[in-house]
Amino acid sequence: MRIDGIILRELHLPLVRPFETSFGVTTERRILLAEVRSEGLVGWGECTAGEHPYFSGESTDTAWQVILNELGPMLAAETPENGGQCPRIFHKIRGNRMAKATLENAIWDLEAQREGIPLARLLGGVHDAIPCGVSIGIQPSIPQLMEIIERELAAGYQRIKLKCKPGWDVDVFDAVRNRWPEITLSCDANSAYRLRDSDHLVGFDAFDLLMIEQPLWYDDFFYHSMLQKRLNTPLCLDESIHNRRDALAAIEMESCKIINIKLGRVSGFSEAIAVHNAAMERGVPVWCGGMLESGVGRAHNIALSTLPNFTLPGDVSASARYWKEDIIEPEVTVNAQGEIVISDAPGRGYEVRTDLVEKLTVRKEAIRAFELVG
Ligand code: OSB
Ligand code: MG
Repeated sequence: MRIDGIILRELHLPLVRPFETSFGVTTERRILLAEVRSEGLVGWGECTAGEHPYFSGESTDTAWQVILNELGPMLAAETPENGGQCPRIFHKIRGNRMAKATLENAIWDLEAQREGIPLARLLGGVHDAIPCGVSIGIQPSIPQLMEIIERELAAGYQRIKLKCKPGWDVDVFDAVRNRWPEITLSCDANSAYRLRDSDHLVGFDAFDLLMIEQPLWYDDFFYHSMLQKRLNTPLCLDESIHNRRDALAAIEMESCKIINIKLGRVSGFSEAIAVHNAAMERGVPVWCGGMLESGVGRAHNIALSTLPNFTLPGDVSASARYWKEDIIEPEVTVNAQGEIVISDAPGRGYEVRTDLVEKLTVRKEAIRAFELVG
């Protein structure tokens, strides 16, 4: 496909409620969208980097720079046949995976439109509906958390994930388990604990959690494997897994028994599929993580979640949990069974509301197609 132009935008979208993790609070997202134009079609990609380099070393600003000055020109100089060629095109650039995923995913999005098939099918998806969970941020108090859980369960969500950190963990799990002994419950520490907390973490076994996500260092395999030996509860790695090689190492070392796949963290659809396949071949279930995406990233997460080994509920939930108004049409909704039903329309299955995107844009740059910038 000929690349006629790439338009990079930054949008500001306030969250309907603040989201607190062990590394900080987010109240407004600064979202980068790439619009890749090719032969009359437009592919969209969303960058999942945070406003600060807290989750990973990337941020909205580093990704903007790398896409605009490095990856965008590299892509515009090529005529890729499909998204699967992007890892080769971007090979020279180290790291910057969320920046790479922004463009690679836009090419897959384009390819599905060109082929006239749903993106989910292009990726090798098999599920018609995907199970959904919610990730609930750290709250000011346990009663406030209980109220939120009650609402999310009533909406049908199949799994509740609680963000945790020292001081917001066992007492919280205890209160939640007392009220709801049967629900599927997990927790995510985003690397808030250290090895000296091992005895404390072993205490999490008492709460029948589906998994404990990334309790230790963000770049670790070894100490997670030591901790896993002491735990009955499966560990799940998020931050540590960047590619298929990492997944294989983690599985081999038994650093985790479950893998969270995020498109941005693994540099896009190609590597996400490779991680998925490696885990599937070894009997390790995966699920799709979230990064407070707007509709574009959300649509891509939904398509990815249709692959066969996505057997656990993902952090892929309804648009309305995040935004007053999402930038896609229709918005993402979750049915009473806690599922998102997959669209059989060609492409990503959700139209981008270009007028709204334009209205929310705070900066915009074009690569190659200068005449396209209004
Ligand atoms: O670790 O899964 C995480 C949000 C921002 C950064 C990291 C994480 C998260 C979430 C939110 O858990 C998931 C969502 O998009 O709802
Ligand atoms: Mg996580």
